[in-house]
Amino acid sequence: MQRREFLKLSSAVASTALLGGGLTACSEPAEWQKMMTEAPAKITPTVCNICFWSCAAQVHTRGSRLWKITGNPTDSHSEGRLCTRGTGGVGAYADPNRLLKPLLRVSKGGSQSLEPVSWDDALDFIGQRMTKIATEYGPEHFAAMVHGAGAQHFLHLARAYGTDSVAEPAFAQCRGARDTGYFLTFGQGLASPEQTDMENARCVVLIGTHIGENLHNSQVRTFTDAVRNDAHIIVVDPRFSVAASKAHHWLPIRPGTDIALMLAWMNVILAERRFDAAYISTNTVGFDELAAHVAPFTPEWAYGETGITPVQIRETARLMAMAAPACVFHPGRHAAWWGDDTQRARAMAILSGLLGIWGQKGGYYLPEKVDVPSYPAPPYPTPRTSWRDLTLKQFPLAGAPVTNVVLEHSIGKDAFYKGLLVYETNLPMTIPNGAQQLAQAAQALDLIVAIDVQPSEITGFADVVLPECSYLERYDGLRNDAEREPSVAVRTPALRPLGDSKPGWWIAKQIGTRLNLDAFFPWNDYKEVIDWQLNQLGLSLLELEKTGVHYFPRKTPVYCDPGTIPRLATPSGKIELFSATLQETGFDPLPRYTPPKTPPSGYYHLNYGRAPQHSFSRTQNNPVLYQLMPENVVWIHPLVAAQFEISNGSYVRLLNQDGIVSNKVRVRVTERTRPDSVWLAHGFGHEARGLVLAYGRGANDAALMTRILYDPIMGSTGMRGNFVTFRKELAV
Ligand SMILES: Nc1nc2c(c(=O)[nH]1)N[C@H]1C(S)=C(S)[C@@H](COP(=O)(O)OP(=O)(O)OC[C@H]3O[C@@H](n4cnc5c(=O)[nH]c(N)nc54)[C@H](O)[C@@H]3O)O[C@H]1N2
Ligand SMILES: Nc1nc2c(c(=O)[nH]1)N[C@H]1C(S)=C(S)[C@@H](COP(=O)(O)OP(=O)(O)OC[C@H]3O[C@@H](n4cnc5c(=O)[nH]c(N)nc54)[C@H](O)[C@@H]3O)O[C@H]1N2
Ligand code: SF4
Ligand SMILES: [Mo]
Repeated sequence: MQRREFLKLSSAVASTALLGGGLTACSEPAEWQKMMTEAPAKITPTVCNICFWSCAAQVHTRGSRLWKITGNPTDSHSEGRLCTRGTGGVGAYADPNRLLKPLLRVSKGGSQSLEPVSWDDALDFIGQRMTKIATEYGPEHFAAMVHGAGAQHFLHLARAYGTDSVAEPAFAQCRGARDTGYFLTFGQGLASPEQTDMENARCVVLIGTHIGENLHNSQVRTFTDAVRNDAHIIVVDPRFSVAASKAHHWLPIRPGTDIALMLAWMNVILAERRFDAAYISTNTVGFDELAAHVAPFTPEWAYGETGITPVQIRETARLMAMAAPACVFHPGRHAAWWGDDTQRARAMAILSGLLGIWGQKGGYYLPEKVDVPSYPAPPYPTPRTSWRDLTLKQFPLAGAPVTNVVLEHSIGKDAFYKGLLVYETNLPMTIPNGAQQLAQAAQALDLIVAIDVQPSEITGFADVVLPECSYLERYDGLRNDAEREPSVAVRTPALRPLGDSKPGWWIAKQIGTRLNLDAFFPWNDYKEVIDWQLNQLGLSLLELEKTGVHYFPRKTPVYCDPGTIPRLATPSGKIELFSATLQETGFDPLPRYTPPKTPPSGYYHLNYGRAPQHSFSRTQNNPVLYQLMPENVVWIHPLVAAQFEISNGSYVRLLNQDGIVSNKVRVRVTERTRPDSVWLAHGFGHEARGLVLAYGRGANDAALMTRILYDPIMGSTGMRGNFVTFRKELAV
């Protein structure tokens, strides 16, 4: 028997029996009427957790019932309005498949199952296994994979226990390559919210970045401002995205060839001397090397690679240069594409440097953060082995722990890691090949803990599943992002946790107690931590609970003086067009273009991204958002559909280059995708049976990503190198 079988949790185990009538009551008019008359409305501040834009919101309850969630009118992330998904947050509370009891893996008569247990039993089990790992191997042999606002509770627990291996998919599956490329060029990564001054821009360049489908709230608004201001919008995307439909220039690039296009843009800007020579000589290093490097990459050369005509390349390069410095290169966010991702980000950063947009109005503004002090606690022990010791051997410039490296080192009896705690990340659908790697890791690890709100795929790999209450039922750490107007926002409970679910802070503290780490949790309720922090800022929790958001005056200007930049944190203190750091670590100091593999005959690039109605793999079972989009569809170009005799609205299965077959998925025949690519929204095709609505609906892009294009510089898992063809006969 396998040490751990992957369990497709049934919903009965997880929760449903416990749910009474206290949920949102809008399904029937009579119930709704009762709710509206039963009790007066109460508003409680929160921070949305449906994605990481972290909009401040207001939860409207009546008595014990959840009525609606709206944007906090004073908040700069939401600007008073939530996106579809944030409004649908009511479904995160009302989902009948929520986890409401701790579960423990038991083996009976040769089969395994996850059975409800008490919190004490679940926590004692974790405490014993973590103590054993610390004693037998050392605490650094334990890793955590975390995401979201609650991640900080488990980062704190892990550091107190003695490990710094705490990895987030936000790095290697999301923005890590982008931030590494910008760090190498400007000495810092980009912020969230991204500091793109689109509302003041004269030109906006989007490489991929599908704003409008990528529904980051205020970002959609500032993009709309740019459109309304008649700024030149240049969208580089093989697909006619929503953003492309608003653009003056849509460049339907051959997938994977963006570096060729950007080298040609640099070529035009340099050949036509469309840059500020004084700015370049004062603020950058490596200009001569760059000029020599890009000289051969003419628009005529790039045409052959990208399919974008020399006329279009020259015209768009000139528009950018004329608008500079009010020209935003949006850095994108999901950057794990083709394996040359840090270099693609470098190309964007170099163009931004050449156009002098750093710190300039209409370019990148300078974000600022509130200096929120940490609650007093003892210093963390220093781990004997750091995540860096394992990771930097493989990926020399990884600036943060890499989820996929942690997984790799969790496989086999001699693996470095002996235990894993997973909080708010659904690794089987998040890391390409994650499901296979987890299945292997599960054979040897001494402990796997999953902390989740619903029986997602990850819970099927765990020994212990801990039910967190939803974000509407808990406090979390203050939202404190680097942004235009520094602010803090607070998440507070609007409702009592359903069933036996508990907040993350409580879970972390309870595990801490089992590990004799009480000194690191010298408070009874997380409220005390928030209140103490606010007191240091001259505020109190009581006050912030009234407003939800508080703004602080900026300490430094939002823009630099025209033509100047502050000293940067790069080795030279300037913008590094040429990167000596890359050269010293054996990488290309200037971006080099490598042509992507083209699909074999009859196969198509597997393209993927966001649908406005859903977030990642977390909302498909949300009863409200499910109604808006119950399954994803595969976009196929009419020429391809004709060739395969596939009709609009029919179902197919996708077969990838390694023989992996998807769930059946409905076809949308459309010219909005290039004939060499198909498109899928990410997050569908759930395999966990406990997600009753989402189970088996649509196709899972992650399962088809068996070919991973690792970024050799920082380890991100490029996901775009996969090809698919169609199997009609398997979909009937
Ligand atoms: N509704 C919704 N919004 C979200 C999220 C969500 O889950 N749901 N998630 C948020 C998060 S965390 C992230 S990281 C962002 C991700 O959103 P973005 O950062 O905008 O993601 P990208 O990967 O840049 O954009 C996908 C686009 O890239 C195009 N593309 C594919 N291949 C290529 C190529 O080779 N070259 C070029 N130029 N374009 C290509 C695709 O056609 C698609 O339109 O979305 C955020 N917003
Ligand atoms: N194939 C493929 N893979 C991708 C992407 C893609 O487009 N395609 N996108 C990548 C990007 S950009 C990102 S940012 C990552 C995102 O990856 P993840 O952060 O893993 O996002 P989700 O898939 O939504 O998984 C979140 C998990 O947390 C649970 N959860 C939701 N709310 C809570 C809560 O309040 N508390 C707890 N404890 N759990 C909660 C959900 O039930 C779910 O199991 O995925 C990356 N991976
Ligand atoms: S953009 Fe939408 S889902 Fe994301 S935090 Fe804001 S309201 Fe929530
Ligand atoms: Mo992301």
